[in-house]
Amino acid sequence: MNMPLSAELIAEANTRDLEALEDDYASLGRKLERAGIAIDAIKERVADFSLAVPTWGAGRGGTRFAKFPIAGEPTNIHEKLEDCAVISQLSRLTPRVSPHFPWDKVSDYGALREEAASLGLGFDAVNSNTFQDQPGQAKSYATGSLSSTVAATRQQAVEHNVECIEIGRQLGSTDLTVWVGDGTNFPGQQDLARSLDRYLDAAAQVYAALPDDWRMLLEHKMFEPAFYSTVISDWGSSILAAQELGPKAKCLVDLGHHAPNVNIEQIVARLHRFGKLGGFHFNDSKYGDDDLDSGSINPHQLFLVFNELVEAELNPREGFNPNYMIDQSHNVTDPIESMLSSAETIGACFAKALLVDREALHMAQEANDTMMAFQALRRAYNVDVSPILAMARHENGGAIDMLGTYRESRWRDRKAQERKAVGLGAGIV
Ligand code: AOS
Ligand code: ZN
Ligand code: ZN
Repeated sequence: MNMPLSAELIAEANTRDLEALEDDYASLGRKLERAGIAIDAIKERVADFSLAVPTWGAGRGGTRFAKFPIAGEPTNIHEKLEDCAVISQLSRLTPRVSPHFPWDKVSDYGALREEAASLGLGFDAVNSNTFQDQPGQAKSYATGSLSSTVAATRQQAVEHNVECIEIGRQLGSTDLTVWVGDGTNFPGQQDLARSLDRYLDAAAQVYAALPDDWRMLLEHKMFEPAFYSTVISDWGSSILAAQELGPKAKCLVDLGHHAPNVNIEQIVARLHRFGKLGGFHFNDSKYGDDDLDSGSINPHQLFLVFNELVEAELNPREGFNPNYMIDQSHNVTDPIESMLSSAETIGACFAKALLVDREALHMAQEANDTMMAFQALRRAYNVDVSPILAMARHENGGAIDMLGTYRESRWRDRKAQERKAVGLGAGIV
């Protein structure tokens, strides 16, 4: 293995932080023990938990209007993999990378897979891109892709998705995530029913190309780039499309793709109830698809989502195997730091959800004891689980103080000397 940061640097930093961590861990262990919870069991679950980081999140995404690159930012898939490996090495929570095509296109995917493996990384869901035109492309996606009124454009979009599956096979992926920017800005612009018909017909052609052990994850979004209608606008459209396509089609929930205040945890429970919960794009938002760091605005919502996930795991219905991915756009922070911080928050929400006294919760629910049901969640949410996460990381070779160790490594400064500068591109990804 060819890990990007020196193991000695991490070990030295951990030596400084270990005594305090052991103290905090023991103290939390005693507190949890009084509630009948074995802290080591929670730590083991956290150690087994993992999520993917997006290759596009390794760079500075920008605001909707501009991009302000930082020195040392990655400019190609190889450099992005290196940065993802730093996140994984420090956090021990993100062993997989979700690539995007054609952004991450290379000539030899076998070699790319080996390169990732040498950095301790595997590939997660492949993401297709029919929301922007590429140089030399025959047909434009200006008026849609899988749902376009132009048959040749739909065909091109199908072929691109099939190509993504083929690339994904070579990379060892088993999921294709499909988000289309298709939709309308004006009433009457397109027939709302017929555009969905066209989407379903084209998506079925992509579905037909899925290998047996693959899934197609449909990502819904109610706005942007179309602000009047989108073709897969919400979880309702998404589950209907997934049901029509077949058992390998599932729904992916990007937390930022809903109207403000929508009850996302309930959507998660619903999708699971019908065996259609495929995965997540974790991020946070105040207004729309802001792609802010996970839990930075509403960590409680993230906890409630994980509470549903823990319930779902205990009641697997038609299987339970959601794909966990981060989808963020960092425009004022170092992307590595943001993803470290998000991974920590996501892991913490999972750990808190594991702490919920399920028996007490279910009994209170059955007895309609609202306050005690609420308190069962609140007690778990109030626990500071950071010693559990830090101990799990430390025992797996990660850093107790991720951000401190990262800064001490001077990774970004060193990369600024080696990597070519990023151009002033467009905004958010
Ligand atoms: C777009 O809003 C979606 O979140 C997609 O997941 C998109 O493919 C991703 O943000 C990369 O651009
Ligand atoms: Zn997304
Ligand atoms: Zn999004």
